[in-house]
Amino acid sequence: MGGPVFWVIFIYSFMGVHGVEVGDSSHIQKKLQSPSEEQQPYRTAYHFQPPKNWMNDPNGPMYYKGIYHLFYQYNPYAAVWGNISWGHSVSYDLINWILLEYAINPTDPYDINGCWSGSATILPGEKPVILYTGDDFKKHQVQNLAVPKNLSDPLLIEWVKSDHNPLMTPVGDIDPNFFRDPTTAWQGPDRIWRVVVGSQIDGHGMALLYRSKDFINWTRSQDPLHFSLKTGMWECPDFYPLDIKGENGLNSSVQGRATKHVLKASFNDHDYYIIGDYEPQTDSFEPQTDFMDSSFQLRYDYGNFYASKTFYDSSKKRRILWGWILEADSKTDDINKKWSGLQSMPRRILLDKNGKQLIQWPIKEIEKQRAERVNYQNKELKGGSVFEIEGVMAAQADVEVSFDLPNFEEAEFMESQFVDPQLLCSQKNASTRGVIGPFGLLVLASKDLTERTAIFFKIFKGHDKYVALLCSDQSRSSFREEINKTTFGAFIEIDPHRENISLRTLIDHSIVESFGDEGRACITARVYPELAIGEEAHLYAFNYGSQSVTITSLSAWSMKAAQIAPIQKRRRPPVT
Ligand code: DQQ
Repeated sequence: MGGPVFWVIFIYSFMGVHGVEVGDSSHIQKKLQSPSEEQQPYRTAYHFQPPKNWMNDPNGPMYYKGIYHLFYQYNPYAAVWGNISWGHSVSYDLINWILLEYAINPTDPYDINGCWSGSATILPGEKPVILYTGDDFKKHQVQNLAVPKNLSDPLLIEWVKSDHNPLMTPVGDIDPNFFRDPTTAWQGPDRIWRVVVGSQIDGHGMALLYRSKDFINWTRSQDPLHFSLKTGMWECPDFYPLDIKGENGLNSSVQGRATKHVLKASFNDHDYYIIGDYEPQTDSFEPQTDFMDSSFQLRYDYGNFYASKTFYDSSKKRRILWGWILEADSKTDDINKKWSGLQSMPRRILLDKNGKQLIQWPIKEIEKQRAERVNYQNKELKGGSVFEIEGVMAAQADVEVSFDLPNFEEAEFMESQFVDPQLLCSQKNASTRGVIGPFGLLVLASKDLTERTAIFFKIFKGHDKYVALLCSDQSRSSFREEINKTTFGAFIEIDPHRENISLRTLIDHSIVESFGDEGRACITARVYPELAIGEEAHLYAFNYGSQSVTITSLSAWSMKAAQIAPIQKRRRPPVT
């Protein structure tokens, strides 16, 4: 798949990325570090994105021999979905990336209409393989295998497709239009491999289970791993164990009493997950609560985030999540700006102590990008107040803030426990006065606050519990009418004696990625301001509740740009 081009890998250029500080933190040459603001105000500086064209789902992330690999759904020719190939980039730190040649291209009858999503599995003997969906010559979805051409190439640049492809085909009751996105495989105690493929049968979303002894011959299990009568097609399923007690991530093949398993499925434009017990002897999975069963649906992110995938990072013993952040502008805008789609900040995933939900946090490595810092402590925000946080690049920043909460007795009453948090956030938006809240941050804001994205909390009391509502209000994020400015919201349960609540927001030109209550609720938004661009962007803290809240501490940092550059390539010298 590498074609006639011979790649000379300049290790020194790779080393230039590894461990080298990008830029000079004392003197940020913004014009050099940020995208050209006049032409491309919405390109990001420290989130992953290729130089141009369309990108969607993250595929086959893995850590292999000291290097992180990220593949992604990519159109090499345009800023719209089509001609889907697997883009490939590598990194030493998950922040700075080298862009490589496409790993898998739609060239064969079993994938000629597109090389769609899939996952990597590292087989015994340190042998990485990829299972991916091919849209075949009949436009039927089938599952294929690709392996590295040369295992001694640390960058795994060239991949070869298996002669046995396709390995799994849509036979029997499987609809050829609904059979895609194989997970990372895991091995049971019987040494047999299992993999799950997303599907929809008779209108019901499901995770079809396949087993194999040799990774080539796969047999469909009579029963799916799981299904739902309440959802349609499951795209990009993911299935993995988490340690009940410790903070370490686990390899996908680890099973046992001290683990809980997470099943994620992408449907209705969101990534939903359920947590439960997996029994490898029978391949049964018993979730604690099921998809769409309760009023409180668990999602990785309550904003713009889809088709995600996790992997186990064996070097740091952690599980990391990547998700596709879509555009919220029009197709014409994408064509004009010549690109579409971003990847979220890689997030570390942990099981909350209560075992009922996940906690996500940006990987530690991102802190290396922090430059100038401003810091506030014990600052009271009286009801109706706004104050500007100056001294950082507000369009390219990382903000961590913790609020001391007043007594909850005054909290507003929430009528029903079945309220949709997103609806509540758009009804009671950032401009609507409340009691405890809205308080939080106004980001990518114009000086006069006519343009701003508000990320805020509001505290409510229900019949028998208190909740913090976390909102990301994009309604005034841009003057441009054609932008989708949907407001997003999530509930976080809090106990009545809770004294503080935290918010972390990564601001990156057109991404606002927020982590509420130490990562218990995450909301990602895309925004396209017209005034609050580059140096004209401002950052504020605010409180429009009638009760005062106190900022116990607030730190904001300007963020250095990541290096995302193509590998240097040379043609093979002519033979003389
Ligand atoms: N994207 C891929 C599919 C997947 C969808 C095609 C989810 O494999 O189901 O680009 O965004």
